[in-house]
Amino acid sequence: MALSINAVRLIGRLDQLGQLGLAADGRRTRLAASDADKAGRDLLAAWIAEAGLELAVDRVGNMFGIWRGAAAASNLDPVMVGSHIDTVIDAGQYDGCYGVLAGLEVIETLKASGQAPARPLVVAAFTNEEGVRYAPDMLGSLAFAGGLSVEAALATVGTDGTTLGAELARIGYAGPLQPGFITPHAYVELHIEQGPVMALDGVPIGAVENLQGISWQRVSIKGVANHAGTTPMRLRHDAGHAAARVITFLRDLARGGGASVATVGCLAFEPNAINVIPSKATFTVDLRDPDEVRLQQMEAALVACLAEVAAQEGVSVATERLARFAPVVFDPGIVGMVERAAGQRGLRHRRMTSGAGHDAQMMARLCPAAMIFVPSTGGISHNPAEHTPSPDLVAGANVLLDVVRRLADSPG
Ligand code: HGY
Ligand code: MN
Ligand code: MN
Repeated sequence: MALSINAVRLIGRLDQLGQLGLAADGRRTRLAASDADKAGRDLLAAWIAEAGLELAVDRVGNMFGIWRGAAAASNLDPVMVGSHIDTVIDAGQYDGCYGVLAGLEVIETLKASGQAPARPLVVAAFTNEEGVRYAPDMLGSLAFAGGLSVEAALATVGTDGTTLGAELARIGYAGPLQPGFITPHAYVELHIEQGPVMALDGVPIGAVENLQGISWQRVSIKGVANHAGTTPMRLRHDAGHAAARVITFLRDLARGGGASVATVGCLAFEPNAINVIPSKATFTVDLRDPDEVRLQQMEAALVACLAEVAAQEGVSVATERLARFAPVVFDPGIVGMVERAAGQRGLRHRRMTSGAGHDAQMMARLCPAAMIFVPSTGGISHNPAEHTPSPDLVAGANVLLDVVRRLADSPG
C-alpha cells in the first residue's frame, strides 16, 4: 500500500486557514504583510512547530519549515516545496495555501512514517505572491532567487502608501536571514489550476511544463476636467473616454491572438464626480502570453494605441512598469516524475501550461523546478467560489509526496 498523506489533517488545516481574513461581509482577504496575513503566518508557524520542523524567516518575510532529519549530517541541498498564503481581495481559500499546507503535510507524513530521506526537506511560504498590495507579484520568491535586492523589496511602496519593510516589521516577520540562504536541489509547487482545462478534461493531475510570461503596467491618462453639461463633445479632453478606448483595444487585441490574455483589473477616475468630465484616469494592464515574442508584440501594440488615443483625444499618457517576467519552461525531468507518480497511483494526468504566475517561476532561476496542478471546479479562482473536491486535493498531495521522495533520495 503506497504511503499516503493524512487527508483529514490537510483538509482541516485548509479550512482553518481559510477562516482567517474573513470580514464581516464574508469576504476573505489576507493581503501581504497585513494583520490578516500575520494571523495566517502565525497559524502556519504553529503548525511548523507542531510538526517538529525548524522555522526560519528571511529578511523579506519568506517563511520556511525545515526538516533535516537523518540528512542533518549530509551537506546535500534540500528538496523544497511550497507556495504562498497571502491572498487577493475577496479570495478563495485554496490558491497558494494548498501548496504550502500540502507541502507541510508531505514532510510530516514522511517524518511520521520513519522515512529517512537522503536530503533535508523544506516547505516555503513566500511573501506577497499575489502582488495586490505591493507590486510585483511573486516578490518574495523573486527576492529569494536573487531577482530583486532586499533593499528594493523592503522599500516597495504599496497601493495604500505603506512600505513592505515597515509592514513586515510591524507584523513581526522581518526575519534575520538573507534571501537565498538555502539553495534547493529542486523545487516542486503543488497548486490549484485556477482555470477550466482540467475540469473540462476530467483529469485529476496536471504536470505543468511551462508558465506564461507576465507584463504588468499602471497607465495614467490626463485630460481636462470640465462641465458635463456645458462642454460640447468635440471640445472635450475626456480622460475617462480615452481610458475606455484603450481598455476596449486591449480586449480586442488579446481576443485576436491565440493564448494571449489582457486584463484591466483596477480603474480610477478623478475627480470621480457624476457631472465632471474626468481629468484623470488611472488603470492597470495585465498582459500574458506563453510566447515571449507575442507578449512583446502586445506591449508594442499598447504603446501605439496609447500614442494614437493621446493624439486624437488631446490627453497625455504616462505608464509605469509594475512587473515583467518572461515565460518559464520547467524541468522536464521533474515533469516526467509527476507523470509517473500520477500513473503509478492510477491517476489520469496531462501536461499543462500555467496561465497564472507562481513562485515556481522564480525558483526555476535557482534550481530545477516544476509544478503539479489539481482541478478548479468550474475553472473559478481569485473568487470566493474557488473550490477543488477533497479527493482531488488529497490525490495531488500524494503525487507531491511521491515526487518529493524520489527527489530527496536522488544523490545527483
Ligand atoms: O497574478 C497571478 O497570476 C498570481 O495569482 N499572482
Ligand atoms: Mn497562487
Ligand atoms: Mn493567485
